[in-house]
Amino acid sequence: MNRRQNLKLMLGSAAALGATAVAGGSALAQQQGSAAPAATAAAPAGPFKLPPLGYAYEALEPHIDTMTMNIHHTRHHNAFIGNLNTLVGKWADLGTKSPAEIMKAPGTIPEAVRGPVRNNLGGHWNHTFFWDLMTPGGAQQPAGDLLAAINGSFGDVAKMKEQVNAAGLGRFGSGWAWLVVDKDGKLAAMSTPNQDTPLETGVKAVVLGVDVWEHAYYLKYQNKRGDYLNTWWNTVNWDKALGNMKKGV
Ligand code: MN3
Repeated sequence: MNRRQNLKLMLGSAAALGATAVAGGSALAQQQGSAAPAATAAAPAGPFKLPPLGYAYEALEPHIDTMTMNIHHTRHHNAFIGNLNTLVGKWADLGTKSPAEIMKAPGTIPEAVRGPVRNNLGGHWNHTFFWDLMTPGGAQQPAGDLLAAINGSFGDVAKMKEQVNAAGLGRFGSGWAWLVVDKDGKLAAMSTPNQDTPLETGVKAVVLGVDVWEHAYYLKYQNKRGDYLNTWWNTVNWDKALGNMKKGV
């Protein structure tokens, strides 16, 4: 291939990518008021839908960058949605039971689909929880019953954050760090691997959680998971966290 042919091929590819970006990204970009990159192809249709964020992709800047939010939502989370809609064809209950109900007792998932259902339904539940917890607004510090519970279980807010961060830093590979109300009714920091949720451990409530998969932070923070975790606290909506504690699972 000569240089001119090569250049033509490259320009053709760029044009094709541009066309895809316009077609695939327009609805979400309009909805989010964001000019960030496009979603990949639409997920297979079915009962599972990608829940919209309650804010724009750029809303959590500078703590979480726009492109990370866009890719994380439109590609990573959307991939779970597509896989779940495919899995409904193999296990009909998946389309009718609530995700939390299923994830509290993953042993009830038929063995033939248990692995993929756990991964994809867990991923859907975890990410939906994560998007809802973060906000550019809301209370900036824990208050009321949640502050009292944090002080009672950890001593103070800083010590609670240290323990959640340590759970996230100590998670080898991919997973999540959580603040939960444990079986004894105390607040506790914990971690789950992969897309496992805390629900199956018998917790009474999931108060907050942070994604520590590299895709959640690598574009901005690269290998510095600790920097991401420290900064992430600026995105927490403490009103929502208090609501999560009161609501339970
Ligand atoms: Mn993720």
